[in-house]
Amino acid sequence: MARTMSEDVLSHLGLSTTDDLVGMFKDVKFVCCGGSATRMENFAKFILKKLSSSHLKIDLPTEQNLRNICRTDRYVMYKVGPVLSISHGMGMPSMSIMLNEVIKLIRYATCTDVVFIRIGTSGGLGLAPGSVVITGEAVNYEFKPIYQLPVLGHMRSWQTTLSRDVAEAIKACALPDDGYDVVINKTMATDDFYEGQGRLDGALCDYTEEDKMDYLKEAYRNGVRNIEMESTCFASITSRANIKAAVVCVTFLDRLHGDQVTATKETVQQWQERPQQLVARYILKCLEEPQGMK
Ligand code: R2B
Ligand code: URA
Repeated sequence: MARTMSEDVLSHLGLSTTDDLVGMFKDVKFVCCGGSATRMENFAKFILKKLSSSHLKIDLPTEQNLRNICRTDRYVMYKVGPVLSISHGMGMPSMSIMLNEVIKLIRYATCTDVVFIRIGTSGGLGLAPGSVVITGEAVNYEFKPIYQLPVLGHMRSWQTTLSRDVAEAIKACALPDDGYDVVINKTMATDDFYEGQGRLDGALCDYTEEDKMDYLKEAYRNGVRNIEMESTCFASITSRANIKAAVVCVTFLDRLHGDQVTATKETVQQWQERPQQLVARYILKCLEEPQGMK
């Protein structure tokens, strides 16, 4: 951290160093994040059920006591024993603010060996909708593994390193009967959902279907299998902070066949649970066999 302060306000979380951060968070080992507040509340309830029905002796809240710890309406954050479930909103600015504050939070709380996992949604490339992509490498719009941000008037670039071990360990949690594919491949992160992802169905568009297909096919040839809006930022910030991290996203459609998510609400709901299932199994395995995992 660049400065010393008598009080540090984590303003978007609504927490500060005047709170008992050590008492509240010291046992955190997994920070799981996803774009939507409701999805992360559901993940907190889901992991609570899984941890409650395990043999592990962990101090857990009851479902009635499970509360949003954020004191602003920017993000939601739930703590379930060693797991923090937090929303990050859409896009890299929102992700970056959450990560800066949560990384400070776990440092103030003196947490050790924390793994960060983004549990997200995405558009697939050449995969059956509902497939899960674990990010092997997070790339930008030129298919390069970098995250860029202008700082003090200069464009800065950082590598987007993720933990291959964590990715493989999560993939190993897929079961033959799950009924969906899980692959480790490249994920492209963009700064927009519409033109930034080559869609034709935004309010604005000044290219053709052919231009779009040329770009998406080039992305596919470069190994990209899904497109979302946060992975390069997430990978670069966590790796600069020496935190092991992984990105696990379900795909809502195959972008080689269209732009709109036409699956029903119920189907989308079921698909969204797939990364949660895999990550919950991974967390349970880590807690049950700590020497073999992470
Ligand atoms: C996936 O879904 C959101 C856009 O719909 C965005 O946050 C992302 O990465
Ligand atoms: N999220 C994205 O960023 N893109 C998609 O196509 C679907 C979900």
